[in-house]
Amino acid sequence: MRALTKQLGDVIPVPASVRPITDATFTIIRGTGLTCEPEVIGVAEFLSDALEKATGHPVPIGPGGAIRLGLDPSLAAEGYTLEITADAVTVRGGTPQGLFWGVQTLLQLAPDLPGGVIEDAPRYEYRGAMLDLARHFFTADEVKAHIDQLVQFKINHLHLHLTDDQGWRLEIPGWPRLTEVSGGPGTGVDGAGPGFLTLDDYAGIVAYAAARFVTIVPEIDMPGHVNAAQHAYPSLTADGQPVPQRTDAEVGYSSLVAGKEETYAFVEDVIRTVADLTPGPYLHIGGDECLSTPPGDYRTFLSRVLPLPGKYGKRVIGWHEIAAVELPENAIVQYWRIEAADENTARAALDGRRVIMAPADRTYLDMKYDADTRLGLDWAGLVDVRRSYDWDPADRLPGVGEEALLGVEAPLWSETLRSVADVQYLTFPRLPAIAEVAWSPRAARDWESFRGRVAAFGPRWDAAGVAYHRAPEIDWPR
Ligand code: TNX
Repeated sequence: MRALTKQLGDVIPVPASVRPITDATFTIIRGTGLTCEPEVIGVAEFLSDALEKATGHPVPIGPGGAIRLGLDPSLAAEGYTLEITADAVTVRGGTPQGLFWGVQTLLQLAPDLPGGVIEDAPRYEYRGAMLDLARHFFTADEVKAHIDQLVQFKINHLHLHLTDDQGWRLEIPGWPRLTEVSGGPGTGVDGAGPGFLTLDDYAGIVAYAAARFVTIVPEIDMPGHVNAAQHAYPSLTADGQPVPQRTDAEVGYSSLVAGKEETYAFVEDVIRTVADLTPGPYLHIGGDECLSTPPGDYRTFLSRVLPLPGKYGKRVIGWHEIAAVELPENAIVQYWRIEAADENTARAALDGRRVIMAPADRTYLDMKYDADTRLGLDWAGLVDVRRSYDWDPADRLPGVGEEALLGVEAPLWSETLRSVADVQYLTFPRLPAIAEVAWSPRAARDWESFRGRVAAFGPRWDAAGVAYHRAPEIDWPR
């Protein structure tokens, strides 16, 4: 059995540099205090709350505390240093965000912090998770609780898939039927995932995420995946005739109509609204699986729609199908398929577009772990923990190397999900694996080491009531 004593490097994602001092340990006890520079009081409050929850006693903020938080502008923005001696723990970040990631490292090691120095910074600036609220809705409180789980692994973007054939999950002023009808009872796969985010709910998620240094990336999927919109507004169909609600998991049958002005009035209204509601830099317009959109119409549609996020101050992201058309200069392409190569994505990269790597055979959290997994799909194959860990984003697609990569994302589609426990089961422990791929230097990663480190989260997830998968390839402590 694995030793339960923590080593300084027992952290996920594994830090860039770890220098232990073997004879020193700092133990957080009743009376340990926290001192911070005034600019980082928010991070100090977060840490004080988290330590109180973890240890059962208050860790007050005030002068003379043995845990010290501050900034060091010589570090990378998301970088941090953590220095542990027998008498003090000092965390410094390049920015408050970097400090926040240092605090996550501290929390993973607490309450008995092994002595030494960690110097750390991320490999990629975009480290994402995606949650599909369209096939099954999750409430604002459920999304917030999910964010709390994600930030422990230094995930800094949460992509919300807000619209699809089965449901429309974000209130849009002026288009009330989108959510009244397509966010109402009976929506979602099998009719089992009703609900929608009000403007207040969405603002609440955005603020909650921002307080944890997470950027929300909203997706409005188009021109395909729009049955819910067309069901609510028949003026968006080709002949203006109503279409029935759909709760099956078919894809590719619906499309906005490229040759109709109503389409663009709707799309621009929605994009402007979502841009106004979203402080983050990105707006995702989908663009995937448009199997019923003729290629010419797809081009016409996208050539009008791709510039719209930019018009409203956002940088456009689309699934890699958008790389078939000419892209705005700052557009981002999200690769999701399982092919060994993709010409269009490679050409976009060559032309200077950035790529988010999310190949389904490595990063899709909705794939089954093994043939017996009760939840999930298997069209991209089975994805056990090792498959989600043992790959490299810079080797995944010819022509899409390190410089082209903005980062990595782990999408969770919700066709088979019915509860938060289902989300957790598919997310953990694969999300920590992908978080390490996205954060840690390639040379620092090692499957055997990860396998050991992830085991230590079992008891923590048990204590927190997180319904993780006890993957057989991990020696979970009993
Ligand atoms: C493909 S990935 C889709 C989604 C499905 C998912 C299920 C992508 C851009 N589109 O519509 O939910 O597979 O794994």
